[in-house]
Amino acid sequence: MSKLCRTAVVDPLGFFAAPSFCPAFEARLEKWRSGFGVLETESCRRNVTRESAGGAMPRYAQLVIGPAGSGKSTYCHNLYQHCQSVGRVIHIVNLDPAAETFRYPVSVDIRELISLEDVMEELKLGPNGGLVYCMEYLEENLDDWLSEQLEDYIDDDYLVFDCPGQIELYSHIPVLRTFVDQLKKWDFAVCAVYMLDSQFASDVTKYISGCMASLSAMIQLEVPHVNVLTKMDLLPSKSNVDKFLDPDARLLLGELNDQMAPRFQKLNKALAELVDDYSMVSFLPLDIRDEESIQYLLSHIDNAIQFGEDAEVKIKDYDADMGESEDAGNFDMGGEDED
Ligand SMILES: Nc1nc2c(ncn2[C@@H]2O[C@H](COP(=O)(O)OP(=O)(O)O)[C@@H](O)[C@H]2O)c(=O)[nH]1
Ligand SMILES: [Mg+2]
Repeated sequence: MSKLCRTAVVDPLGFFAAPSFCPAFEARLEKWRSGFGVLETESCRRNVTRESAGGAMPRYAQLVIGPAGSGKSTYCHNLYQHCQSVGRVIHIVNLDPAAETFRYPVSVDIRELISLEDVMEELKLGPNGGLVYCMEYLEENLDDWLSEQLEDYIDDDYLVFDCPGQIELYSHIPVLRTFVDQLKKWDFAVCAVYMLDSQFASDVTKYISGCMASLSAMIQLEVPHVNVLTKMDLLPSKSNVDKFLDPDARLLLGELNDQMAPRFQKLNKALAELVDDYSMVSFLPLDIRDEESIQYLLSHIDNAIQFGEDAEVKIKDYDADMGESEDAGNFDMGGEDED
C-alpha cells in the first residue's frame, strides 16, 4: 500500500551542511542526503504543484498533530519565534477549540467558529465528546468559514495548524483527513508533523505504542509525515535516545522480548516488522532550547513539502522518476542493507 519514494532533496538554506548535535542526526542526515527521508503514500504524490494550482504558487501547511500535552503548541510558539529571528513569515492557525492561552499570535482561531464551552453547556457533553463535536462542526464549515478565513493567505504563504490532541482524531474520526483533503484542493502542500513526548523513548514498550499511534495518523492522513520527539531538554541522557531516533527493528524486537512474557514473542515480531515495513519510525529530536534543533526540523519539513522549490522540479520528481523506473523511486525498507 505505502511506498517510500525518493524525493528531491533540496537544501536552499544550507541547513544540511550544519553540524548536528547528536550522532543519530548524522545517520538521518545521510539518509536525507541520499534521497529518502520522507514517507510518502500514493496520494502524497498528488501533492500540489504550480500546475495543479492553476499556475499560481501553492500555499504551504504544517499540520501539527500528536497526543495532548506532547508539545504541539509549544513547538508552534518556538517555531514562530525562530521564523521571526530569521526573517521568515509564518501564520499560525489554532484548531484546538479547548485552547485557552497562546504564546504565539493567532492568525485564525477555530474558537471564533465554535466554542467548546458553549458546546459542553448546550449539548451536555463532556470535554472529549465536546471537542469531537467541535471538530465535526469545523468539518461541516470548511467550505464557508475556513475558506473565508484562509482567503487572505495566498501564493507561497506558510501556515501552521496547531491541532487538538484527542487520539480519536488520529485513529478513526475522519475529520482531519477531510481537512487535509480540503487543504490540498485549495492548493496547499501539506506536511503532518507528529509530536511525541520524549518520555515515550524511555522504554521500548512505550515507544512501540507511540509509534503505533503515529502510524495510525500517517495512514489516515496520507501526506508527507515527519515524526518529532519533543521535550529533549527533559531527558537525562541524550545518548540513550539515539536508538529510538532511527531504530533497528531487530534491536527493538530483542528488547521487547526481553521485557515481555514469552507468549508475546509472536506479537512483538509482528509489531517490529510493521515498524520496519512502514519505515516511518524515525524521529527527529526537538530541543526547544536549541535554535539549531528547530532549524533542522524546519528544514526537513520544508523538504517534505518542497517549500521554495520550483514547480518544475516537483513535477519531475513526482512523475518522471516514478514512471521511469521502479527502482529509482521506491524502496523496499524491509531489507537489511537499507542503512
Ligand atoms: N521542558 C519542556 N516542556 C515542554 C516542552 N514542550 C512542551 N512542554 C510543556 O508541556 C506542556 C504541554 O505542552 P503544550 O505545548 O501545551 O502541548 P500540546 O497539548 O501538545 O499543545 C506544557 O506545560 C509545556 O510547557 C519542551 O520542549 N520542554
Ligand atoms: Mg496545544
